[in-house]
Amino acid sequence: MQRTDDGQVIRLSDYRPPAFRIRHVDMRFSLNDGHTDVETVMEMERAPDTDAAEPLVLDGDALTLIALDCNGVAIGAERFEATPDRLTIRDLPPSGPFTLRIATRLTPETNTELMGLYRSNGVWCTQCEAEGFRRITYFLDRPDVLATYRVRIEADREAAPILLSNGNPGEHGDLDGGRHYAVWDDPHPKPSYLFALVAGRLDVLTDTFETQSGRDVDLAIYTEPGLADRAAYAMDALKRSMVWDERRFGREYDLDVFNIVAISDFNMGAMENKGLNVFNHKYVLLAPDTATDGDYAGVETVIAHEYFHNWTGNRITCRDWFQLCLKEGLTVYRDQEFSADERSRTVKRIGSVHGLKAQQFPEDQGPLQHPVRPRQYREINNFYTATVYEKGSELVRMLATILGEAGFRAGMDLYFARHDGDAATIEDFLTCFAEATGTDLSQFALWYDQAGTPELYVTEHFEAGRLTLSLRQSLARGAAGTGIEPMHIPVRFGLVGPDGTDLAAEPTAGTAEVEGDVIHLVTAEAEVVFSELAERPRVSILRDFSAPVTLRHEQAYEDRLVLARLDPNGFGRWRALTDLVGEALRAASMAGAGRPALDPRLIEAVVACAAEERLEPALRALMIALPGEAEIARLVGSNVDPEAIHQAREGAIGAVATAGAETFRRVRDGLERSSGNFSPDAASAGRRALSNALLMYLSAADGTPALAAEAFRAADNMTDRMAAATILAHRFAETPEASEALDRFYADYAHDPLVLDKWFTLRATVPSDATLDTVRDLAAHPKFSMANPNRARALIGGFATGNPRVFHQKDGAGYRWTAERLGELDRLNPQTAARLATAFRSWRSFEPVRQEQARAALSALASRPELSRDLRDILDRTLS
Ligand code: 0A1
Ligand code: ZN
Repeated sequence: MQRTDDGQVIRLSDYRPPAFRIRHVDMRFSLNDGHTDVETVMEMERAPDTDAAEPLVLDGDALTLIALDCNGVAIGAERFEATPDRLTIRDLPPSGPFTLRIATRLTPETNTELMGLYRSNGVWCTQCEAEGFRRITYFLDRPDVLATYRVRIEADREAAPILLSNGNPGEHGDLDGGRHYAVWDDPHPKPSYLFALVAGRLDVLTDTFETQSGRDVDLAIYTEPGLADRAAYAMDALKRSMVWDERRFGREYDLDVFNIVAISDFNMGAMENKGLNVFNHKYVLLAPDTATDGDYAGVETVIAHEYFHNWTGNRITCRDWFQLCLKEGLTVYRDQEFSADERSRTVKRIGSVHGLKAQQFPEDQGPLQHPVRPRQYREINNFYTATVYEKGSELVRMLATILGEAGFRAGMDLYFARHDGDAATIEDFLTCFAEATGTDLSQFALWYDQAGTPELYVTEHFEAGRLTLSLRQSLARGAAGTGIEPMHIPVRFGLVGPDGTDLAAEPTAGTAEVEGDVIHLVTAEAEVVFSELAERPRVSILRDFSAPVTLRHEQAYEDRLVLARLDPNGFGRWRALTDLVGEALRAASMAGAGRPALDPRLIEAVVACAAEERLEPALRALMIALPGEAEIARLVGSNVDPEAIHQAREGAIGAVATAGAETFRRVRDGLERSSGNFSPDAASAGRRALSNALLMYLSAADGTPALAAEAFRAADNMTDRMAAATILAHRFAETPEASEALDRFYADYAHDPLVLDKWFTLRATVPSDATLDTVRDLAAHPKFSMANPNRARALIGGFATGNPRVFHQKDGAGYRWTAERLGELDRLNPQTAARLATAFRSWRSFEPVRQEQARAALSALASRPELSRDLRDILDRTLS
């Protein structure tokens, strides 16, 4: 049974330190088919300066208490009160240490929420962040209670030959009746959300790593039987992450073992439990035949992210859940930097900015808006958001831009030295940078508390060799109702000369401070002046997206076309070109059907990029990709008509395809000649990305499925197979070639859950009228299961976020189908249902008929009496 909503709001301003401490936890798990017995012994004491009469109130969630004693003596019924979600104990010793023993009995087999202890394909596993530990035992389940743990697991040897928990392995051995046990010791004090246990029949891939100080660490990745060889790339990524964190941040690993387990039923991407990371198997298992280049990059990122949490999250954790961005924003920044160093910095940055604009900007500009550090929540699970993660990372990046590389590193070093072992706050974090560099960061701190995307207006004036840049910032108050004070916006820029190189011009006057290539905008308005310029330069502004703002640059169309061709900053080029294309598509969508979407010069610029040898292929692929329909909808902003957007974008694809056909064919042929055996490295992936982007245009120009059908047949890796199948399914939906490919795909991969997810999504995203019937059928397909989050996301999420044309169909049928499925899913897995419900977050930006349809579908769902707290919270905020 999921928790229903009690309307309770948790506020940052109500934070109080815990009244009791837990120093050490000794747990014994007895795993059996059908039930699990847990005994937890806690070494506790009252916190100093607390009232000696204060009762101990422990958190629980759906728990059954079996036994309770203090210092070895049973606690009488008059001294405690146990409900499924709370255990209150009175008259505990007024001072000094005491030991509390609690026994609970769980049924992981019926745990469909996948929080606490559950079973996935027979494997026992746990997920405790944020508040899952309280589903295992009564506890002070809050991140500022840190304890060392010893865990003893006992199970049937056949059912669970592998027994894992946090920390280092201890004693293990056989028991009577075919059972065995293992003990794990975690010497590093940790909050309960980092607890983990895994037990089952698992295969393993092992390796070793020698740290910079010469310690050996045993590495292991556990998978379901027969799949361990698919963990090889993940293992490689893990070792590269370990080396990188030593070199870049001086951070060394701190246990004798590092274990990763790949699980098929998992609510999120992965979890950084101390010494025992638990992963959604999607972010571990790869083979050329089953995984795309995007999957390889995703595994590398997530492996790195979870590993980096060992220092930013585990050694230094969060005082409370309002500080979630302390670990998440910082760790995303670290994983993005890792990928930038391992792959192409420009391509990585474009990908991150693209993701930020697609996910975080709509969140920040809609009803689910919240500051990077929220001030209140009803359900913390709903705050694992793009704002906390991605915008949180942008704030750390701005800090690095403002303080420079050496200053940023000095601040990080101080943070690690001062707060190791702490449950810290954003204030603690910023103080380290302020002290290490002698910088006042009080204005910068506003970024954590003020929600919304600031607008940055830039105008230029050139006269007699003098260029004046005028900058202005403004922030509108949105749904979160937070402050709108001017913030510190670092604006990276370049003045591009006629030959495509940056001028070395120093500012000669102005009201904003300029350091190197960064303008520090700290007031509502400011100016920067450059003098004695031989000719008017093109201004390349907000390079590398140096701040998460919406740029409103009044710049001549001609200048922008020039920058799209020769800005020496790769990010600047990409932005110049894709902004021009985006604006043209926005205008075409708003003008309605029948208008040409793109200026021929713009088309020419796009085509030219495809053939530009000095650009890496991955960057060329990004330059020639038109903005997606959701992105265009965001640019349109209000009164959105998804059908008009679809038509405008299709028109533009046709125009680029026709104009570029010859060039595209030539470039693609050249690429094919240089490709050989499959390798997942970034350069090879970039060539495949370009080749497949070109295949899409060539198919559009040709108007027949022949090219894609041939590519599908010839594909020797999943990236090419998926690209060809997508072209067939999306662009040639009614042809025999398309059905053949989809049938073949299913026949070849029906046994492979991760590939089958792709098939479900592919079918759900076909932008044709028949797709609503298809998704109805797919929801009844024998291979569909609501209980598996990846499968539910593949179908429902694929449809609601990957098929704008049909999800937003004018008669509201797409909305109704989605809302009904969310109601079903909520009964099993509230967290996943709530997350998928955010697909509705921009409903008010659509034209009135669709708005009304969306409102009706959401209201019908919201009127159900038995909704979870998770889904209720999202629906209430979305409708408010
Ligand atoms: N801390 C993990 C993400 C995560 C959060 C919540 C979860 O269950 C509710 C699971 C994982 C990370 O940042 O990777
Ligand atoms: Zn994380």
